[in-house]
Amino acid sequence: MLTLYSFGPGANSLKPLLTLYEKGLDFTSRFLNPATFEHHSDWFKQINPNGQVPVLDDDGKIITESTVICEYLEDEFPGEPSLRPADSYGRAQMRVWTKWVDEYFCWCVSTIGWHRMVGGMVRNLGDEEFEKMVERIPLKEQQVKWRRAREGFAKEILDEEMRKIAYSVKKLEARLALSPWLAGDQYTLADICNFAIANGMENGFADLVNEADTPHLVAWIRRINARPACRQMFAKQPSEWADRRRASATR
Ligand SMILES: N[C@@H](CCC(=O)N[C@@H](CS)C(=O)NCC(=O)O)C(=O)O
Repeated sequence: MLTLYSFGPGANSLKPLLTLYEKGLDFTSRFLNPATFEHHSDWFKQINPNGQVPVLDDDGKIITESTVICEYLEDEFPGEPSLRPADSYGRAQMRVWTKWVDEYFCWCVSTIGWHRMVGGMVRNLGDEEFEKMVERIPLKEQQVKWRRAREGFAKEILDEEMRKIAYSVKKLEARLALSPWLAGDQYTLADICNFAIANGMENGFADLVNEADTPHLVAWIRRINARPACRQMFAKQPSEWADRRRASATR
């Protein structure tokens, strides 16, 4: 039996969620509530000592790291649709794009997301309550990030992350002007993993991602949203996710 622990269909959690829907697999979905720091609770840290989602439990085998989970699902369930090219060169192209999203694209978008949303979640906590919350975070670097989000990130950091986002958007647009999908003619994990970060940028980063400046990127985002698996995934999201998506769409 498969169980996926996630925050719902956004960011790193979206990657394995969409892969599961694309593969049409039966699984139990366990949504954790980030607003109550459920991912830092003892029961969840026994599953993932890093206190982060997503996590896949396959009959007691625990797999962490969003992109690794996607590859695991493709390895275990290689049937249709295949989400990885059959040839080595195609796979290499796919992995260049999944590596890039994990090491570069995800981080700049994430910092701006933390600045806009996560900071607000903890700014109204008193110092003592905040410190208690931080103590439960297992990764030191995540503790630093929560503190920075509460204090407000320095302007130089935000400017640099915005520069990286603008670069990322141009890079995706240039690639998608050449082929329908990131690794070529086939829809693969490269598309799923980058879509996890790019979806919603038409709202959150409208000056960078829009029909006039990035027509191919916008068409790709819409093409993935129109896939039956993607529609099904969003239809199954918990109601608090729907509220959050509506709120970010109006930001
Ligand atoms: N490298 C990990 C990163 C996981 C990650 O950053 N998860 C975020 C949600 S997108 C999380 O759990 N954040 C909560 C926290 O760190 O406190 C992966 O790709 O799975």
